[in-house]
Amino acid sequence: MVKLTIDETVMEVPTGTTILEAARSHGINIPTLCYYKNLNDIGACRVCLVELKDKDKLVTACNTNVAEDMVVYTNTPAVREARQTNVELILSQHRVACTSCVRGGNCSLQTLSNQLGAKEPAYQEEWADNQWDMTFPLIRDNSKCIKCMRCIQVCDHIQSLHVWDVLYPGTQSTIGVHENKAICDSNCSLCGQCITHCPVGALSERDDVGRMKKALADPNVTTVVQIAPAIRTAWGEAFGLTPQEATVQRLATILRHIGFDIVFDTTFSADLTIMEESSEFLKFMQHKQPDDLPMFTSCCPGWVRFAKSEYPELLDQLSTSKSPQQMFGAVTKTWYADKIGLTPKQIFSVSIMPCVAKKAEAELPSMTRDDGTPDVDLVLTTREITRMIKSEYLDPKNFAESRLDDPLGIGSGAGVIFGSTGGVMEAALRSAYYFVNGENADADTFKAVRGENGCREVTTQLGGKDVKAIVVNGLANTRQLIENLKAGKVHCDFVEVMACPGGCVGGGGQPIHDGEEMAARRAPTLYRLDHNDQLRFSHDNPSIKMVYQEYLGDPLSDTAEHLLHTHHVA
Ligand code: HC0
Ligand code: SF4
Repeated sequence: MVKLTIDETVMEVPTGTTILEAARSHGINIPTLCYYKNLNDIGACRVCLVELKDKDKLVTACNTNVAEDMVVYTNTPAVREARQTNVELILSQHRVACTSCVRGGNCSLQTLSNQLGAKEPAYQEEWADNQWDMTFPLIRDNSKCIKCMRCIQVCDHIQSLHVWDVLYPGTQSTIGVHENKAICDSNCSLCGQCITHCPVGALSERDDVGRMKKALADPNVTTVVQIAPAIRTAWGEAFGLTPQEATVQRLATILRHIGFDIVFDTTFSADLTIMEESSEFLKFMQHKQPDDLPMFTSCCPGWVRFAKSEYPELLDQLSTSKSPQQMFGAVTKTWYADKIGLTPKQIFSVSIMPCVAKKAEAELPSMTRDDGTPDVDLVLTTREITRMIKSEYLDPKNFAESRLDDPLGIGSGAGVIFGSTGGVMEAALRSAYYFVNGENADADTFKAVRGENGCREVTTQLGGKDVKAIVVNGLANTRQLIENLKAGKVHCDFVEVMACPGGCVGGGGQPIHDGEEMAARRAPTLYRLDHNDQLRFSHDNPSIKMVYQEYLGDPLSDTAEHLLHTHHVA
């Protein structure tokens, strides 16, 4: 342990603790900008400067370790002046356009500038027009970049993808796509983690709100919206709602008020995915040898993009079942369209997702129907729907809850937990058990796959055979698992992969709370909803039974294969 004094507070902290951690552990706040816990402590912004007694210098608190008898001052005139100067320097290289910036009101640079009383820069760098491909679902605006390196760190260390790099030396230096490639030629998985880890507005999703508003104003189309499982954990955050208040039923009322015609739930098609995917898995297990590679889930498009760019040889191992988003669109434009007497072209199918990669998934040529219309016409992130609600001047607290529409508004608890890492596997095992045994196990039988670790496993008996399932989240963890599988160091039968740490609850399209990882705080909402649900098995969902009875026949039938399955090509 090390004894030191920070602002008159005497404290003892473990050796190796930084001044920043020591101060925060005792309620002393030191401002930061580029720092991100466990990810980035390069001290580039020099906002966390503090003064050391008897040393004629200021040091960065985020990467200076404590020392015995150290005396630290965090708020002297010299410290305040230096922080203000450093922020003003950053502002001179940052295109200050807060009023129209996507992060206006939720920007760490804006907050710090106000707190420190930073003056508007006398000189501002000039920027050429942004050359970025604005059709790509992820947008970079380097005139806003403050070179904090967080995007590089999260992409390198959490996702192992190295999409971002420092380009050009010295004063010309900037951050861009590795080897200065066009972003569409890079191996970007579109997980969006660089966006949620950016302290300013340099990274964002493509803004599709304008297209959405146009569709809502078009009298010739019926807008059908699906709400993803993880949205119910996060949509209320920007409005100060508790998870208990921010229900999907309250969101449904607001969406109808905005003008959406029919409001459905992706948990319906999560159940449908389970019907197809667990049947596919049981078929796979009939032929699998102990040393064969496992079957992988394919509902996370960030993971599918990663598999295509990093491990194309594994693509045949991926489930052919489309993701719930895509199954939803496919069923909406066929069975449901028929039911309400519309043609697919008269339906504008929208999904609200916590995800940036879902925008690209919806645009895949393989997700287009025979008549040339896409299963899903538009994907909005949680942040985009938040912006839409705000632009309508609505206060969600003033809206009551209302039921989602029938029949695609009914989902089980198994569908709800999809939004957390491990949820897809748990839901699949619940149904696979039923398909093999003809009766339900206790719904919590497979709960060993829950949790926050990067990789977890459960072994269970199905049809007299041991089945080993592994759940992994984060692409660096996924790479490690795949290398171990390929080297024969790990054997298993079924793998669930979610690209984002914690799964979709921590998705790249979710609300941003700078410096905080939110997945572990959001996931309990999903498990609470599942626990309290009367319906906890996908195969028990009455709407699922109806769609098979009226339209699909059985799981893996020819109709189901045509409508609900795909092939993954690099
Ligand atoms: Fe997810 Fe999904 S669970 S990927 O995170 O499978 O985006 O929430 O909608 O499609 O259901 C995202 C979330 C979904 C899909 C579902 C799956
Ligand atoms: Fe999208 Fe969820 Fe996959 Fe992240 S984990 S890329 S939010 S589907």
